[in-house]
Amino acid sequence: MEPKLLTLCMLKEGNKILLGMKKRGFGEGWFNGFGGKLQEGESLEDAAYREMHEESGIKVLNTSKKGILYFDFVDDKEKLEVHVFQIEEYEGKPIESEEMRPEWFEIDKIPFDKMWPDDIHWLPMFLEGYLFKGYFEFNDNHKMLSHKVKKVDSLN
Ligand code: 6OG
Repeated sequence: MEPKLLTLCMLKEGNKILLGMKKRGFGEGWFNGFGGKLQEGESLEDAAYREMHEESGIKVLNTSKKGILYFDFVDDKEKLEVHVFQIEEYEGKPIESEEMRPEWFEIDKIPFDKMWPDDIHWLPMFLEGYLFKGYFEFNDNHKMLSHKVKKVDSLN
């Protein structure tokens, strides 16, 4: 089955990172970046800008792609391909939406215990400025069964 394409936007500023507490749906109760599925006819960048704005109120002006995360949910055979963008320029201030409650965290106080279990394997690479690809297997209970992350020279 073809993987579903999704985006994940990360906003880092100085020694802080903006995360959102997901209030409903997939990943509810966990902090994450901002993003979601592509809509019909949308590019990855379009979807990243739209989701960031819908979920956090932030208007994105410029991004760069930093990583791709491949998730295999082995029980129901669903596959996700999540493209991770760094927000380079933006306007506005984070505001709470129906889906997310944004909060700034110091880099050394990232709440990994309240995040998807893959994050601890790739977010440090992101924060150090590397390009990366990650491969993860999960079961239906959101338990991570395997993980592999590597730094890459290019995302193509
Ligand atoms: P909606 O389906 O609610 O968007 N996402 C994940 N993020 C992390 N860190 N780990 C995962 O492990 C993830 N699976 C999905 C992609 C879901 C948002 O959550 C991200 C999207 O930004 C399995 O529209």
